[in-house]
Amino acid sequence: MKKSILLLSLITASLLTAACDETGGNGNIQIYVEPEWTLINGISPGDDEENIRDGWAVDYSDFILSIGEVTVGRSGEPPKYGMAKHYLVDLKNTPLSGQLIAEFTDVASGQWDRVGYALPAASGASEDLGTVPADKAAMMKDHGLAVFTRMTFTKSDGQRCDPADPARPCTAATGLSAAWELPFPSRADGCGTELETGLTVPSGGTAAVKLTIHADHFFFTAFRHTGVTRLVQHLIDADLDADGEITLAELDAVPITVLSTTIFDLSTVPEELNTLLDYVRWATITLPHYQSDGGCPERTPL
Ligand SMILES: [Ca+2]
Repeated sequence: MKKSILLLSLITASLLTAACDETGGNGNIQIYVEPEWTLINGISPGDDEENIRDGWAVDYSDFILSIGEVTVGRSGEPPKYGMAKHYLVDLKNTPLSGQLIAEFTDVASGQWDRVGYALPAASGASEDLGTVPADKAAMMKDHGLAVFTRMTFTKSDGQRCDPADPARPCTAATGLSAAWELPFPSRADGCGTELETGLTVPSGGTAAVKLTIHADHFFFTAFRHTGVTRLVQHLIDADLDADGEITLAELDAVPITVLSTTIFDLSTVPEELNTLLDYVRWATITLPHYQSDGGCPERTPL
């Protein structure tokens, strides 16, 4: 009798342990890529935090992304799970619910606190995820791009003020565009939200998380989470030949010193920073996010 009570209590204890300890079983992981809403809707001028503050409206007509090398693991260990492929994604035509990019099954339940992914340089090995326009896919691969975006900027009383002339003469400029081939591959690690670092696999269930690509960092006055303003005018001014198209070559010809350090916090750019193109390069490296507004604080240029 005594023995059976002991056995019963052991069984009860182990059942309780199984119920409370999430490491007791296995589950699955699904990882999706999704566009941030700004990429789909554009960004309106206005005074709200997410608006463009200097009156310009931004619309994205194209946004093709190279993404891959998704890893999941635990701190202090090499990544346990990896998806090594490189994909091309037409984010402008991806639903806000996202596209599945990686799936891991039979994963030990519990927290996996290391999630990361890359925006690799596209190459002949890149595969389309969903439908990608053939000409854009070829351009991404041929030019080794991490991102291609085409944006339009409009403002009914807009002006372009020449940054190369100390007198900064201004002329009317109400609609401009920028087709940027961004060959700036990078890796983002340590992805998490305010509530959770990485993800938690439920026993017998599936953890579904989203790799969220932000599109508004090109306009940030600083690369941090708070006290950031979104501005466009300095990019408009960089249309040096005033043909209505803001090119990367023009950005590279504009010294970073045109940015007022009372408005822009250049100390948040940790790398070489000489021209506006360097600023756009760093913005590209900070596009990868996690679970909408969550971040991936460890940024590595590739
Ligand atoms: Ca131009």
